[in-house]
Amino acid sequence: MKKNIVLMCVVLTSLLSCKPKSEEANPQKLPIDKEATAETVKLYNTLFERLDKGIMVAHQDALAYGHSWYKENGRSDVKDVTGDYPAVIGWELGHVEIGAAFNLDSIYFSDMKRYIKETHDRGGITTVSWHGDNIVTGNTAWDCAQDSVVKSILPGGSNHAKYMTWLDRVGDFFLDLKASDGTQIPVVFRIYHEHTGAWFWWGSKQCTPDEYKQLWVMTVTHLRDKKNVHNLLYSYSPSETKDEVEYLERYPGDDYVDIVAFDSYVPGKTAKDIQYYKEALERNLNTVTTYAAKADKIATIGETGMESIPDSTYFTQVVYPIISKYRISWILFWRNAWEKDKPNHFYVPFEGHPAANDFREFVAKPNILMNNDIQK
Ligand code: BMA
Repeated sequence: MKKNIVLMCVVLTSLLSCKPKSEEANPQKLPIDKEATAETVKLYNTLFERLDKGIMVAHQDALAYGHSWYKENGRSDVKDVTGDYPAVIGWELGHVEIGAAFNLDSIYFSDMKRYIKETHDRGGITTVSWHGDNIVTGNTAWDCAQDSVVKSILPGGSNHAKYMTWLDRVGDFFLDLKASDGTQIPVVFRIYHEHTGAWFWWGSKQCTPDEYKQLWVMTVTHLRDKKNVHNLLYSYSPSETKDEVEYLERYPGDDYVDIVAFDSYVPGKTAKDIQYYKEALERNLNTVTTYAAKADKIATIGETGMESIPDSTYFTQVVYPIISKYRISWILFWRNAWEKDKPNHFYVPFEGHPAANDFREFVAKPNILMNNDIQK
């Protein structure tokens, strides 16, 4: 009897200490940074919850400039065409590492910080990429003639100490993203992207898988543990891959990545190019969403688009039917260049463009989310 009572007590205590069912089914998601700020943890959880609602529209550099305009307060090509801002806005840090006042596309970092705060105040989300310079030659990120840049910045390498000063400047940018209440604005940092291609100094022909992973881990560790940057979610975004094995060949591990993504563009203007893109989207969405479900991560499309949108049904007929089948958080369309010498470098229609109606139709779909949709 005494034995039975003891046993009952043990069972009861363990039952009582169990989490409620609802919490068990839906535990809080924790980003890889165990010291992430409360706002960063909240953002991560919001991304998971929002997956049931739909896919957010993202646009690179949306507030800084657009097709044939630069720095007009409150303006955005997406807003001109649809009446609303994108739910997610992408920014580019290239040249912050060398202490420049503006980035490689002529956006002042002081303006960028202001745009990020405006986005945050509107309930929008920020994602950031970084085309950092080649530290060996002093040329751009696209200078990939060497195969030892990564090696030279890893611990023990000749450029390691200098590279740490570059990472410190990157960290300072993030630490300076302040909300009105003084907390740091949480943002997504998509580092060393498109590395399965060979067009950046961190690319597949420029370093070994192991060196790439070391570069990633070193970067996260430095920002998080040395610089105490705790307002970041980290996103991994190779260019198109053929399957999960290739996707994961350079993956630094679940402990270093919050968001799994990929970059994919329509490679040209022909029907064949569109067919190629459809297959690439389908295949890569399959890979990232399957992996995200397995590893309990968020999946997104890091970058995409059809330059100058020669197909005026691209959004509703090419993109929409494919992305709607997958649980992704957002789709980021690349920038609408303001530069006079790049008149065809744009990925979202501006007012008057033949694809403007199609884009309006696309963003009006119930599962496609703009800034106003995510406030509800
Ligand atoms: C590329 C192009 C370039 C730009 C770079 C970084 O894809 O848009 O013009 O400088 O991204 O934003």
